[in-house]
Amino acid sequence: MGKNFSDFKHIVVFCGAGLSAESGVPTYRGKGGVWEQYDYEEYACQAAFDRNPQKVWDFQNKRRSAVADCDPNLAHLIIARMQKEHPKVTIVTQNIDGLQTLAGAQKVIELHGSLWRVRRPSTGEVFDLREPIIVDSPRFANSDEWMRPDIVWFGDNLDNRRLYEAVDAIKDCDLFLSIGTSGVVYPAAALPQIAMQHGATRIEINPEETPMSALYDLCIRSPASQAMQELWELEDWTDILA
Ligand code: BV8
Repeated sequence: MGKNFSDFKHIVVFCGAGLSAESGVPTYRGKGGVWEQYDYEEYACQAAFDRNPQKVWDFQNKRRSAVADCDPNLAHLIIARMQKEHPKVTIVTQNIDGLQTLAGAQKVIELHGSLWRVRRPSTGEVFDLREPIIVDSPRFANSDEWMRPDIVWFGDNLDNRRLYEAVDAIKDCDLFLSIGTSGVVYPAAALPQIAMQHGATRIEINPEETPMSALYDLCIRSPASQAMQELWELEDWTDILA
């Protein structure tokens, strides 16, 4: 019988905003994208936060309330089921929406942080803040210190621990499955290269071609849910990987 998910020792699932598109979460680039409507230099970077934290929080609150109304889609659910049923699945996401965790994933490496966490700049402490969804007074109690969204903005360094954990997993994996990323934001965009250097089978799921498409053995030009369902149900991948 030909190869399918169960024949790989270690699967890395690498996720971008396109994975959550079918849940109703806007992507960043392309039609209706977040960066089409908002200039990140005004709303989503450290300089903007230092300049006008309330304006940044107005943007954050808008996204939190929009995402709070979104549910995990079939692709999220299949990925969570894969992680439960397969001995070794590492989920590396650029998404900050938390939908993969809501779908039941046991562990998710969130390279770019989370809409649902805040940081205390003076101490570096990180707090879960899923409720209240709208954070009306985003300052810490008994202080005028602003809560800083625990999100990796442009110009922020990624959390090295998370990045190295992701890189180590990719170096070890034999299947690298990329879902819904435009492959333009570094250092995450360089991860497929590492998978290639370490000999993993590489599959890209994206309705559109990306600057990284040439790095993949197989490009599935379908939406995430349809592609994940087809892959999940396909007994023998020999032909699609030929
Ligand atoms: C860093 C925060 C070291 C979350 C984001 C100049 C100054 C400073 C830095 C740089 C610089 N020049 C370059 C850099 C590095 C910069 C970078 O890469 N810039 C690019 C744009 C050139 N990177 C950084 O700054 C990173 N930090 O490098 O630190 C450093 C420090 C100082 C100076 C130099 C270096 C930090 C990067 C994190 C940025 N944070 N947002 C928020 O506020 O919301 S950006 C944003 O892009 C999100 O984080 C997102 O995760 C990330 C990647 O986007 P995607 O997930 O791929 O989403 P996108 O919309 O782009 O694509 C969606 C795809 O889905 C499309 O291809 C579409 O076809 C597909 N799709 C659509 N529907 C479906 C689908 N696929 C499947 N199914 C569907 N149904």
